[in-house]
Amino acid sequence: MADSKNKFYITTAISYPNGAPHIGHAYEVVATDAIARFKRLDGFDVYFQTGTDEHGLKIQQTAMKRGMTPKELVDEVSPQFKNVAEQLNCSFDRFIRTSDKDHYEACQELWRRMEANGDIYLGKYEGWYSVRDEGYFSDDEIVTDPDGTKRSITSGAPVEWVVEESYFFKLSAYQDKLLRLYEEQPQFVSPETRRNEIVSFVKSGLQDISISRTTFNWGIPVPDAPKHVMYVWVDALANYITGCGFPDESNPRRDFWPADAHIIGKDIIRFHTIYWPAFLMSAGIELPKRVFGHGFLFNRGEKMSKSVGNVIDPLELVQSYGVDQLRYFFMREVPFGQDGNYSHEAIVNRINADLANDLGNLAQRSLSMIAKNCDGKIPEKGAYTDADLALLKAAYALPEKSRASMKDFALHTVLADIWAVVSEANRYFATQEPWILRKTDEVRMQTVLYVTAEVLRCIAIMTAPFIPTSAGKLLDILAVDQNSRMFADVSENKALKSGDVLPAPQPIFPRYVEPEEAEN
Ligand code: ME8
Repeated sequence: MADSKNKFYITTAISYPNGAPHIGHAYEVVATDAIARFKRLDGFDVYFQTGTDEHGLKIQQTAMKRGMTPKELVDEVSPQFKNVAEQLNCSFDRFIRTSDKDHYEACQELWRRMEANGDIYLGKYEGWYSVRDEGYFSDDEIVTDPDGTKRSITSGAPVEWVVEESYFFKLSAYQDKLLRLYEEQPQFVSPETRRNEIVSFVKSGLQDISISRTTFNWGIPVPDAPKHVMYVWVDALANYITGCGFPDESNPRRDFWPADAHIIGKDIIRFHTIYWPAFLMSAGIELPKRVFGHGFLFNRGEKMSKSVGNVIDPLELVQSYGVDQLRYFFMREVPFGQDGNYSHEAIVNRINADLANDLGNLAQRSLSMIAKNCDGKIPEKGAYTDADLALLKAAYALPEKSRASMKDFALHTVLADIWAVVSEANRYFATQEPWILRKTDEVRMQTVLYVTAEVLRCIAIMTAPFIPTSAGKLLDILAVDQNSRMFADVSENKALKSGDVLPAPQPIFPRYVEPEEAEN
């Protein structure tokens, strides 16, 4: 058996390319990228997949409105999602599109296996259907407007009565198995609050679900029943196994399955923690280890909507603030798993306080002192004082601390712990006053500058998953070898070597200046 111990497979949800990418999409792919990079730097063999979910009625209808075919629409919009992920410096290994050929094959095989297991039957579906939600609602889930229009209570979308021949999946047969799964694998649904919601939902009873449609044709055909296309969620969820080459057992990515984590938004947690494991159990495929539902980002507390006019293009944010700045804001500002807000002021505050002042100034001040007073070389170190040892100890403890927080995907805690060391280093630098030592005790000055540079090295490695370009620059100006930038290198054994020549220091974290101030 191949060694799968060191493998780590992580995915985002796949986005609907029926409109341009928004900040919620950017948030999800950046967070997932930070986890993927973290694991790589921690020595794992990582496979990271993101992509677009291209079938379904919604896409077909948007295409019709725009006078194009569904394929033309997704071919135009899907690359915009890929571009956003690339512009945000996300290190995905595959950008999957559900219109990819191998995905058709994977979906049809998944279907055949569920059918062979006796879980698919032909029936008639009728009910209140919402095009916008691509789902049916029961009588108690809809309201009637004064003008007679019926709407879904949860989404507000209009619904219509639809009767169609449809294949059904016996979800009802999986209630006990799912409850056992949540019991035996408590982290399967994370965070905890989401798990509680799902457990009580499943306890209240599961009904079979309709998994094919005959009312439109933009989807993957059901095997041997070409009138039917698969319900878009069967198709969409299967993307995760397509990525591992399913059903080809000899595919080089085969061993990445089961996935370690599906990172998704809280609105689609039921699909991922009820439907998905039930489909997989039915088909005899191993289950993913974990589904993590993150919160939503709001614009000053308001939901994004085209009518309010507050839908923000992530590329504009990148333009205004910078890639690493935006990534840092996303990961530091909102406890991962909870909802959060963004605003210009909040982003600027993070950039200027945490990046420019705390980390940027420390690097700039210490490294320019080294350039001037130590001949541009890593300083010599004399005997360590308690203060030196305490700071170094805190820096070397970061990998272990971060790993512990990462077990719960607490990205904000990882950053808070790193920044606690940044603050400690700032206090150390201010208390040790190397600019005074320069005149009174040069040996001690060198030691203080050495310790500061060594702590900066550790901080740079630890921040690399979050702000990869800036962390890389900081490591460059510390002359750290490209092959010594892993978490395992955050240790005394790999400490900077006195006498190594440093390149000229450059500022890495510019302050954000309002455009009107910059003009004056
Ligand atoms: O749901 N803040 O696609 P999608 C944070 N195709 N995350 C947000 C958000 C916000 N304001 N708005 C949306 C779909 N998201 C399906 C998924 S997976 C097999 C199929 C998140 O384009 C949302 O929760 O509507 C989801 O995880 C992702 O963005 C894509 O949403």
